[in-house]
Amino acid sequence: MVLLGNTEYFKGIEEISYEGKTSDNPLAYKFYNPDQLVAGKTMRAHFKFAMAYWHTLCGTGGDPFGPGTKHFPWSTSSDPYRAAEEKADAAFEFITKMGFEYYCFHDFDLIDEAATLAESEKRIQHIVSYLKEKQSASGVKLLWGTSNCFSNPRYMNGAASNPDFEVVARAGAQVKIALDATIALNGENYVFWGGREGYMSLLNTNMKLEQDNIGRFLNMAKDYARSQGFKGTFFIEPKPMEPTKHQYDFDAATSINTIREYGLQDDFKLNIEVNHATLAQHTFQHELQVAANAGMLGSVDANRGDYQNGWDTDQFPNNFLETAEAMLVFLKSGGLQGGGINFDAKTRRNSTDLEDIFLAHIGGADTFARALLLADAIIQKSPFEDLLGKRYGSFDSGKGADFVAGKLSLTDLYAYANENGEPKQTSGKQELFENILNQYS
Ligand code: XUL
Ligand code: CO
Repeated sequence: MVLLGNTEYFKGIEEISYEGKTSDNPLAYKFYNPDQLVAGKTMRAHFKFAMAYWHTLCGTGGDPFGPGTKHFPWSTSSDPYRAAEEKADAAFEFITKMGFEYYCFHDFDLIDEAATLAESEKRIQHIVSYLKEKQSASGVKLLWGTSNCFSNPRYMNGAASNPDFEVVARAGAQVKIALDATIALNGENYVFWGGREGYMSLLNTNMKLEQDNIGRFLNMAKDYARSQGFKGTFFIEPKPMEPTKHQYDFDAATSINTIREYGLQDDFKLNIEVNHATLAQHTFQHELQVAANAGMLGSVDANRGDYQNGWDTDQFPNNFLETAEAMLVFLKSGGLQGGGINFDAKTRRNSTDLEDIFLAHIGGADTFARALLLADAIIQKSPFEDLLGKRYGSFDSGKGADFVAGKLSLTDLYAYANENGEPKQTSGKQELFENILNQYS
C-alpha cells in the first residue's frame, strides 16, 4: 500500500480486504470482492466506488442544534494551503486503504475559499497540482468534480438562476475554475447539482427567465469545457427540495426535460441520488429506470434516507433487498454510462471514531455487492424474466405486435375490441415477484 503523506491519519487500519460472509472482522468486506466476475464484469468495474470529499473529509457532524462532534486529525494547520494538503493526504490514505479507485469533490472541499476570486483560484491551482501528484503515485482517479455554488451567502438567491447578473457572472467564474481543476485532474465527469437553483415563492420569481438562464449557463459551461479538451460526461443531479422549496431539477423526468429543452442531450446525463429520489416520492429504482429509458443513466450518488422523516439524511446504504431492486434496473440497462457509485453519505453525528468512516463505507460497498449478486441470480436463475415476458406477451404476436410496430389506427382498435368483447382479467402477480426477490436472497 502506498502512503503518500508523512502522517498516517488512520493508524491501526490496514487495507480492507474481502474475507467473505463468515468473517467476523468488522474491517473486512463480506460481499464486495473487487475481482469477482458478475454478469461478465468485475465488481470493481461495475461499481467504480468513489469517496465523497465533502462528507468524508469535511463533515464534522454539525447540525442546526449543535456544532460538529468529530475531531479530524487533518486540516489542523492555520495555513489554508497546508491544511488542504493534510486533507488530501488523509483522503488518499482513506481511498487507498478502502481499495477504492475514485473520489469526487466540490472546489471548496479541497481548500478553503479565500476573500477574493483571484486568491481562491490560486489556492485551487495549488491543491490541484498536489492532488495530481497523489493521483499518479496511487492510481486513484477523479470520478467527477463540481463547484459549490450554494454555501457562500452570495448565492442565497441562486447561482445560474440568480435574479442579479452580477451573481450569475460570479458563479460562471467559479464554474470555469472548477472545470479547469477537473480537466487538469483528468476528471471523468462533471456534475451540476441544483444547489439553490429553484425558488421559495413565485411572488418574487420570474421562473421562465431563471430557467432559461440555467439553460444558457449550462451550454456555456459545456462549450468551455469542450474547448479545453474535456471528453467526459456532464451530469445533472436531480433533487426535489432542500435548500429551496421548488428545485428546478426536481427529479429524473424533470431534469431530462431541462437537458432536452436546452439542447444538451449529446453531452449531459443524470447522476441519480437515492435520498433525492425518495424525497421526490419516488423509489431509487424508479429514477434509475427513468434515466435509463432516456439513455441517460450516467452515475449514482449512493446513500439512503430515513422512513420516519422527510429530509436529506444522507445515511449509508444498508438495505440490500431494496438495493437489489435498483441493481435489477442497473444490470438490465447495461450499467452506468461513464459514472460510478459515489458514496454521498455521512456517518451519524455520534459516530465519532475515525474507524466509523471505514465501517460505513464497507457497509455501503457490501450492500451494493450483495444486491448486485442477488439481482444477477434473479436474472440468471429465477423465473423472473419469464414472468415479466409473459405479462407483456400479448404484444409479441398478432394485433399486439402490429400495435407495437405502429401498424394500427384507433379505428383498428375499435374494430378489434368490438370483435373480442370484454378483456379477461389478468393478475399483476406483484406478490409472486416479491417472493422471488426474497427466495434468491
Ligand atoms: C446535495 C448533494 C450534493 C451533490 C454535489 O444534496 O447531493 O452533495 O452531490 O453538489
Ligand atoms: Co449528491
